[in-house]
Amino acid sequence: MAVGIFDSGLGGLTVLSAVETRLPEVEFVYLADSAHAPYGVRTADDIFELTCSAVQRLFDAGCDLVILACNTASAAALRRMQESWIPPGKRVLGVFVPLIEALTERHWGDNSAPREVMLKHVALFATPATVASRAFQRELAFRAIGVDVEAQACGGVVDAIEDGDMILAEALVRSHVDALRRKMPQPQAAILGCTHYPLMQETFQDALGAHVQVFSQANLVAESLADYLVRHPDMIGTGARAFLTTGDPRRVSDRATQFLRRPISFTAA
Ligand code: DGN
Repeated sequence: MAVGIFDSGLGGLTVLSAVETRLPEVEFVYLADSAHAPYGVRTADDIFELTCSAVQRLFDAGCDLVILACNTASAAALRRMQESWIPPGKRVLGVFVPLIEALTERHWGDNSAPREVMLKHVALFATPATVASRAFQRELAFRAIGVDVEAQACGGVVDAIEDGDMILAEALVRSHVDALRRKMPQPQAAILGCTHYPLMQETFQDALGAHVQVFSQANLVAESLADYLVRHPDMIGTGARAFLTTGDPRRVSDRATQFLRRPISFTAA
């Protein structure tokens, strides 16, 4: 049985890379909804409809477990999907919970009451839709008390990375960090809440300073999935991979190959 990994575009490949390094024997089907990316500027209803239809495509491809590698989809659609849409026997997981478990030093699936934590001043960098959803703060409040979260919507960064314009991406990251600092001068931790930001991690760290603990989700999601699979060993397979896109497979394959710096071949979803 394969694990589905969904993203609006190519950013989720950062998550896929981390999970395939951690779990080489698991089969994955990656779906990029390239025809409708980016999600970060869409309405919550729109993101919900698009995410449900992409996840259905992964269920149809034989995936009983789907990871929403896209923060924007996790923020705007996951809770609504879990409440009203996911059919019996299927599971959909997002990318916020592994991050929040790491930030609050909890073990996987620890659902005990919210408690005081060490890191009390936290900066969140994410897309405008993720920031507007306040999903991160909502999920954090289930697990921690007394944490001050200051969110910065990082307009333009995803587009600059997708265009391969890393000079612009770096300048935008630095200006978003400056804007955050005007609201929260001394964050203790920073959450990179977007699939694309691991590619800019050094710039975030440099702009924030070495004393700020930067949490990037790809490795945390991989660890969390490894924990999950210990409980579901039937999902361990042959390590096969498939890459689907709603966009033009040739164009998406070219861009994915540049993005991950290794050959990746997409087919039509
Ligand atoms: N994958 C999205 C995210 O993690 O928020 C970023 C790309 C987008 O659709 N804006």
